[in-house]
Amino acid sequence: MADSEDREFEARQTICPFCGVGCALAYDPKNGKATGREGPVNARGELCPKGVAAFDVVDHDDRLTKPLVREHGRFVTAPWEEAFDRIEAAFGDIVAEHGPDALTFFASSNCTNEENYVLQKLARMLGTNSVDNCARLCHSSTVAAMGERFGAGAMTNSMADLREADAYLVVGANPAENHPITFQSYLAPAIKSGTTLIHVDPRANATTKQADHHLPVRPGYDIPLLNAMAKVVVEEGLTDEAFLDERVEGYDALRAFLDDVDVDRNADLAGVDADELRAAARAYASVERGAIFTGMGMSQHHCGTDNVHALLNLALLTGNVGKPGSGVNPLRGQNNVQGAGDVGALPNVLPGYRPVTDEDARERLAAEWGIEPPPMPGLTEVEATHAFGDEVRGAFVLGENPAMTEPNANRVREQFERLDFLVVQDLFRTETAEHADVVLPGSAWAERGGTVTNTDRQVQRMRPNGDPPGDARPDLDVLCELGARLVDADAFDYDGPEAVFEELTRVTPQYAGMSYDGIGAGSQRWPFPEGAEEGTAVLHRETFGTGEKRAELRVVEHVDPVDSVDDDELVLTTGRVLQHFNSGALSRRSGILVRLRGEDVLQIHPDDAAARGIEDGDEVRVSNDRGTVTVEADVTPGIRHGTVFATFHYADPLVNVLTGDTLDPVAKIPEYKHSAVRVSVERADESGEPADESGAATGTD
Ligand SMILES: Nc1nc2c(c(=O)[nH]1)N[C@H]1C(S)=C(S)[C@@H](COP(=O)(O)OP(=O)(O)OC[C@H]3O[C@@H](n4cnc5c(=O)[nH]c(N)nc54)[C@H](O)[C@@H]3O)O[C@H]1N2
Ligand SMILES: Nc1nc2c(c(=O)[nH]1)N[C@H]1C(S)=C(S)[C@@H](COP(=O)(O)OP(=O)(O)OC[C@H]3O[C@@H](n4cnc5c(=O)[nH]c(N)nc54)[C@H](O)[C@@H]3O)O[C@H]1N2
Ligand code: SF4
Ligand SMILES: [Mo]
Repeated sequence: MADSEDREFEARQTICPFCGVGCALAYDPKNGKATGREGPVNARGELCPKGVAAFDVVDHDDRLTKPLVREHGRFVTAPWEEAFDRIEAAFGDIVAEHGPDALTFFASSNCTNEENYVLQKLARMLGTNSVDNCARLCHSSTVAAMGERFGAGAMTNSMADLREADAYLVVGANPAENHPITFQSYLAPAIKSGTTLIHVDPRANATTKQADHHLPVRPGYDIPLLNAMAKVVVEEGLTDEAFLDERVEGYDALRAFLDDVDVDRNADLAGVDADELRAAARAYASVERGAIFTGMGMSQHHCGTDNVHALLNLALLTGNVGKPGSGVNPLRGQNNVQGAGDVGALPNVLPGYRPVTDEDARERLAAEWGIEPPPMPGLTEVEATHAFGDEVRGAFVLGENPAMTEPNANRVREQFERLDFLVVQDLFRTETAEHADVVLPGSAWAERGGTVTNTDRQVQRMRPNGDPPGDARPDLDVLCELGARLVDADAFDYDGPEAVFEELTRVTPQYAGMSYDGIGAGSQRWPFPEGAEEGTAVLHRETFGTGEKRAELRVVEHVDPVDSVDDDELVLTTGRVLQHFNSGALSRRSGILVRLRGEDVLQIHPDDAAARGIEDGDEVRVSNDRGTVTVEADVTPGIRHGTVFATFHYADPLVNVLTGDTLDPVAKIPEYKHSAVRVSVERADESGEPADESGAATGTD
């Protein structure tokens, strides 16, 4: 039991634990809840419903308050000393027998820069680069494409200057629900005063409500759509010729490719109206300042990197990079997904995105750490899970619930059972913790200091409002103790998070010169040139992050989805709703974010429903070769014909039993947004038992 009644909290400005917008908030002793603070992002102290509900998690009865260890197959509580002893012994044996690459570390985009930095340092000093975080599952493809062509895998612009745009092109993102304060406080006022909103999404949602143009693209067919838009831009002379001359290369090759693109044919393939597509292309390309937002509808495909490449072409053709109100802007996931990557919780790059293969970079770290990190890239998250029981024997999972959130969940569950030793550090006894040998109770947002980096690259400070419940300890202390035991006591002997931050600013070039004092109650933004007070809001003004004046236009061919779709099948795509957050660990436990109809439902078009005898509110079976779930049908014309949509916020129905685990070849992001499924009414047979013709494994047993 969490004993919040015995704990004392005080109001100190910190950062919302949910999305990457990074709103400031604090515990409010007057009402025992979280309350908004005037921060760099939420200047009026405004919060969305999740921020308002944030304290519900802190004092929830389900909080882990003691370490758990497995005894004869069952969990018993144990003192910290015993939990650490077991980890030290088991990980020690694995390294001795199989080498350090038999261990893998899942860092956390829900945790601070300091915690992620320490965890990747621990992994690398142990001798493996197999450390990753769930940025892998959201924007790894975006980061790969933008990193390669622009030299920085982050928002090119800041929320503040994006108010100046004349048009927003939002592709595969739903900011009204998933980045609510960005939408309400930055985009909506601009839209109200005339900025055009173009929304490319297979279903109409809260963002679409504000849109002037909606292109309900077929899931997985964004490349033909974007190529057709590029064709319209070129054909109708909407390119920025000066920009093409000075800042771009590869125009001839792209133009030659676009010569053969037939707008009508591509629109047809993408499932949208060709005239609407033309109108949308003109709306974006004919204004002075057009800004692109991109999200999971683009990134989470087996061609996610190519999707983003096709999008970057549009920004370059129209000269919409390097000036206020423009650019390509991935709105990032959790409150520190940007920072987790910045500080090196990735298997192929060291802090500051320096490749592990770069000898100079490794030597610089060796000078700081006393041990050089290994030169070979480690395993990405889903690759690691697939290697459990083979190359990988032990795993450490910090603040993540892959048993629910990785694709092909039935396979993931089997893989977790194949590990010799699993440690989970979380606030709750999650679905992943059920496979663990040791579970460590961690600290929630209101119980930690440290820094987090939001979606527009602002580093902000978190401050403890109270202590963790029971014997739970701050995540950073736990990680430092593990480092001391597994690697070297001196290397993990820090006097609090500020000392870790000082070290990471020395090895992460983007953060060089930042300090706790400098951040204060505000923020410091990367890149942070020497002598600057605030950092750089608009990237790529004179040169790209690559150091080059020019960025490349690229020919991008359509790639067919992995799942072929039979005539009687529909395409399942998945995503989020306003009131819930990812695995639901936090949002499902909030009394404020109540379980509402419209969330754990399957959106299905009236024609598709009628063809299957499905009525609104019916229980339906959704199945494919990977698994089956039962869920309530929400019959709505908001979703395009042939497509169904469900969230992944619940352990039951566990929608990820249906998703496939084919990975994008570059970024290794899984295909969450296109799965072929059969949908039928769940009918009771004569015995009263649900009929099961397929015999497929269900997600909930
Ligand atoms: N309320 C809430 N906010 C959140 C989260 C949450 O769980 N709940 N999670 C946070 C995290 S970790 C992340 S990464 C961000 C993600 O934020 P978003 O990128 O907005 O996430 P999604 O809802 O997964 O997907 C966005 C849209 O893509 C559409 N889509 C599906 N398939 C396709 C396709 O093939 N093409 C196109 N163009 N669109 C498609 C979906 O219908 C959906 O509306 O949100 C963050 N904020
Ligand atoms: N079908 C489908 N699946 C998806 C997606 C999709 O769009 N569709 N999106 C993917 C994306 S983008 C993401 S980011 C992942 C998210 O997947 P996850 O990262 O697994 O989900 P979260 O709910 O963000 O967080 C996981 C855990 O972190 C714990 N936690 C939160 N704060 C703290 C803390 O401060 N300390 C500690 N120790 N633990 C903490 C929570 O209790 C929770 O159990 O899901 C992916 N899965
Ligand atoms: S917009 Fe994001 S950061 Fe702001 S209150 Fe909502 S969930 Fe928290
Ligand atoms: Mo995410």
